[in-house]
Order: sequence, then C-alpha cells, then structure tokens
Amino acid sequence: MQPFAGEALDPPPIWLMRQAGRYLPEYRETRAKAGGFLDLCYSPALAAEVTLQPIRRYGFDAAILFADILLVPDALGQSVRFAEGEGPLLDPLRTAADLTRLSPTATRPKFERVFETVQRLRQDLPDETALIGFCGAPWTVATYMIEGRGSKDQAAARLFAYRDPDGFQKLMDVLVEASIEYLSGQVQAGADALQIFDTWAGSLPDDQFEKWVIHPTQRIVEAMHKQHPDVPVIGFPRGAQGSALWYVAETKVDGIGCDTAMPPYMMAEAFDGENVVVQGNLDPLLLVAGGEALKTRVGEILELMEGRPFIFNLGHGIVPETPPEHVADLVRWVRGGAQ
Ligand code: 1CP
Repeated sequence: MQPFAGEALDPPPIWLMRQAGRYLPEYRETRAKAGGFLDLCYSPALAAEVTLQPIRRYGFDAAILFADILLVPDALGQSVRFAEGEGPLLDPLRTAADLTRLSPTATRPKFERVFETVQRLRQDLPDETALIGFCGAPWTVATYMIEGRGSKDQAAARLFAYRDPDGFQKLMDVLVEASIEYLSGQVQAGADALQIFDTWAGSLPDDQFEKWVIHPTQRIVEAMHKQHPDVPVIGFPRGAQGSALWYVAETKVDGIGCDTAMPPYMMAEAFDGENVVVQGNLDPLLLVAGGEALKTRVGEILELMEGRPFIFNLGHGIVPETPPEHVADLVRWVRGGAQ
C-alpha cells in the first residue's frame, strides 16, 4: 500500500476515523432501513453501501470497512445490544468463571458476514482506493466485555486485571486468537491494510500498559506480518502519550495513529527512524467548528508533517454533529494546500 512504501506523498493521503456514520444523511437513511445497528453491520449489502457513501462524497484515499469492534465479543457469544441513544450493552463478565460463556470456536458464521462485506467492497471500490479492515485491541474490547457498556475510567476491567491477572490473561488469549482469525479473514477477503483500535490504552499505568496493550497487540501484529507480510498494520493506542514510542518499537506496527493530545511537532520528530507511517490527528471538534480555525490548523499540521510519510486523519472519530460540508472543505484544503 502506497503510503507505507517509506516515502512522503504530496499531498498526503487522507481518510477519517468514523468517516461513515450519523453525520451523513445517506447513512441515517440506510441505518433506518437496516433496523438495528448490528443488523447493519451483519448485512453485507448495507454495510458495503455505508462504507462507500463517504468515498462517493469525498473521494477519500481509503475506505474503512463498516463494522464495529464489539462484533468480536458478539461472535464469541457474549451477545451485544445497541439500545437507541444508549450505546452498547453486554452481559458483563464478572469473574474468570464467566469466561465459560464464550465460545472461541463459534465465531465463524458471524465473521463470515463481515468477510462477505469486504469481498463486495473490494469489487465495488475504485482500484486506487485502499480498503482498511480493523478490529478493537484486546484491552479495549475487554473493557466493554467486563464493564458491560462504555465507561469513563474502565474501572471494572482495571480491577479485574489487578485482582485476577491469570484470569484476565485467559480473556486476552481468547481475544488475541479471535482477532487474528478475524483480521486474517478480512485480508483474505480483500483488505489492503488493517487498523487496531485501542481507544482506552490511555487508562493504564506503564506496567499494565505493557501487559495488556503492548503484549496482546504484539502477538496480533506478529501473526499478521507472518501470514500477510505485504499488509500494513496501523495501531491506535489512544491516550498513550509518551508511551506511544515504546508501543511502536515493541509492537512493530507499520503505522501509528496519533490522538488529538499528541503535539504535531512530536508526530513529526518522535518516530523518525522507527520505519513507521504517522497518522493523525486533527481535533474532531474543529471539524464541527469549521471555517478559518479549521483551515489554519490543517495548514499547521501539513507544514509540520511535510516531507515525512504521513496520513492525514483525525485524532478520534467524527462526531454526529459534524456538518458534511466542513468535511468537503477539509479534503479540499488537504489536497490543495491550506493557503
Ligand atoms: O447509531 C449508530 O449508527 C451507531 C454509531 C456507531 C458507528 C457508526 C457505532 C456504535 N459504531 C460505528 C461504526 C464503527 N465503529 C466503525 C466503522 C465506521 C467508520 O470508521 O467509518 C469503527 C472503526 C468503529 C470502531 C469502534 N467502535 C471503536 C474504536 C474507535 C473509537 O471511536 O474509539 C469503539 C470504542 C467502538 C465502540 C462503539 N460502537 C458504537 C459506539 C457508540 C461505541 C462507543 C461506546 C462508548 O461510548 O464507549
């Protein structure tokens, strides 16, 4: 995949986290047709359609498979519900004994639906548009499995890991294996690159970060590099701050997604010599605000990253309040320079 060949591209490629979603009227229309959010994820025709919508509108350089990080626990048998306006709900895993509720051998039928979406997309996308597959990192997925929902501080998962590290390791092992099967199937179906979302990496102190963020990610990246040496893997350890460099060196990811808190001068310099493509990190709220403030910041990021292998992206996902025309402005400014 071109941005990973080690050279700077001018202009840099651009795609946005959560580029498909509720800010687009055509997404809301398809979502209403699908019924529930999971029905949308498991319908190859509709999931492919919503993946393509932002490509048609904006011509991004990459499409990101429409799915969710919580399809893995769902496929493992911990059924996931999305209640309207509430976010995800799962029956929480309280102790290691609850791990018997998971069926690591039963994932295939649900994963196959996603692989079919990938196959359709590879056929429908223009050749020059890369297709990115993804999964949640084991740590972040575990926080939802243990908490039973999204949470501010991931306390239930952090306490589980402190109180029963062996039991927590067993859960990590199940998630590492399932993620490898899931990502590998996406590549076989046609994904050109992969991203591992570790949204809650920042809630762990360094010893726990090493055990639950670095080690499981390292195992997944190693398996992908062995099975699919030409497919780059991007890591997104959100909130890792100074540990992002350590994460890159240990996990051997090919790309590093930087969150909004990473100063662009660090994005420009910290990873030099690491053989990694930097991706990031515009504040999604600046995309809501739009106008001169957006244009100025885009110019600053482009200037600092000039001459380096770089993918323009947000520091986190697009929010539903984003005016679609601001996204069009962003793409125009990135492609034409922000002058
Ligand atoms: O009502 C709706 O339509 C649901 C909103 C929504 C969407 C559009 C959810 C529920 N998931 C998605 C799609 C999605 N999720 C994608 C593919 C689309 C794209 O990027 O264009 C991806 C890559 C994700 C990944 C994801 N899901 C993450 C990691 C990235 C991140 O944003 O931090 C996480 C943490 C989730 C969990 C999740 N799924 C949905 C919600 C509302 C949440 C967050 C729950 C919480 O607040 O903790």
